[in-house]
Amino acid sequence: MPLDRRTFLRAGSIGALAGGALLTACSRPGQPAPATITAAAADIDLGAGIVVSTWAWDRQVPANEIRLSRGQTLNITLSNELPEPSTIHWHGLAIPNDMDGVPILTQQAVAPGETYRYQFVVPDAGTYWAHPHFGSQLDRGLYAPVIIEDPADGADYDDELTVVIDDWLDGTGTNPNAVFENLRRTGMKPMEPGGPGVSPTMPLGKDGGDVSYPYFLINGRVPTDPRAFDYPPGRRIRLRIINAGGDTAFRVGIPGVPLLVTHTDGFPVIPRQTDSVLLGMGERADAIITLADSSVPVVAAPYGKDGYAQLNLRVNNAPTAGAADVQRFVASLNNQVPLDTATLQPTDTDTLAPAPPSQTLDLRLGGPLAPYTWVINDAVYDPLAPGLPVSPGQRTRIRYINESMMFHPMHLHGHTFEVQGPDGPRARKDTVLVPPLATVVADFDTDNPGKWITHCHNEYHLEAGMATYLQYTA
Ligand SMILES: [Cu+2]
Repeated sequence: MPLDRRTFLRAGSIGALAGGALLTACSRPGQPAPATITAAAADIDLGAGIVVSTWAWDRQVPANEIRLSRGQTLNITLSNELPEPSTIHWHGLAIPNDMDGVPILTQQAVAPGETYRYQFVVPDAGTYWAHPHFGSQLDRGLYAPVIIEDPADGADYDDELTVVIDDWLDGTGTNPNAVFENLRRTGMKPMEPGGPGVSPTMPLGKDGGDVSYPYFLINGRVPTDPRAFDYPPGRRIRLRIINAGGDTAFRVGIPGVPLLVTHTDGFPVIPRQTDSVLLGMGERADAIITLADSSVPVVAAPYGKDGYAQLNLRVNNAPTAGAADVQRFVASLNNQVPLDTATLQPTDTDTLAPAPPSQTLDLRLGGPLAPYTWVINDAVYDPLAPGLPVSPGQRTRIRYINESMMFHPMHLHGHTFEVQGPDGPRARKDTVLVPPLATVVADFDTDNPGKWITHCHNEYHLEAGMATYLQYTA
């Protein structure tokens, strides 16, 4: 398999370049090889001597990057060696409903010992990811970046690097199932006195989440033993940043290096420069950075929580900032006004054709109710109940109306919506942060028939009921 420099760099973009074995992760342009993803228990080294027993795909966290060109056919068989059923959801991709990986709604969950073949054309270029849609599996180690290339990619950068951020607790004396059971027993937090506490530097309010995590990871490593990548000075790098967390939004920045954000949730935006970007669970941002002649860390600060995640970009083999400097940078990140990707403007070619909505769904987000349930329109998710009926071929509006004191990253399957700002259309997205007591308006066309779940991407809110689904036929 001949590798040009570009392909080689791409192949190494997730794991250590020295590993070599990751080269199998690359798919040759024009020849996407059929592959199997095996979901199984695995012992994973998070660095610094920390080895956790978790569930992972192909015994790696993150799993091998899946990389195709737009219009190619993804063909991957899930082999489930877990002790419970599982699926794969292809987050952000507008694909046929029966490939969407939602148990009961779109397929029967894949039983232990069984396999299921996912095969579909990848419709849009961009940064996506894959994860299960069963129980609390999203907060284990089961996830992979899905990168869909466009022929025009690469004109404005030299290299690219996928940056997957995660909050981690599995195998540290607890696991997501135990955490959820504990929330059911004790998760009713006292109301915050004085309201949610939203401010420019705290745009999601004071409540950062329901779960405490001992570790925060970038590309599967703790910050005391981060992954490092070597670059020459002046290199322009497209970072493809994915928040794979279960209960944590992250502020992402690099000391002294501005981020030029070019895409969110796969789709292009009018580029905007920022010192830090805020990503809810499930959201992605692509940002181009230009390295100077010194090494720098990529830092992800968990919103409203202590700690941080780190990855190092090494230039001229110079040492990266020490822990005290990184911690000072984390403190400065936490006091900044971060960029919310929903405020970005779409490029001309990526706006929806202007049209008033012909149908509107109001989704009121509420909770927590005893015993730790989160609801939409006063109900917990029931995949066997009828879905919200919508008509095909219509401009459709969802209003996510947050009546709770906590933020929710709301995700719609099978479509990319256009966030509506007070002054007109904003970015195309599939996951959007809805701050406490705020309303976010999202328009899309019903052009992909099926049963499509929309849910909070907080793993524990989803499991506690915060989902509903739309339903239409062609
Ligand atoms: Cu939520």
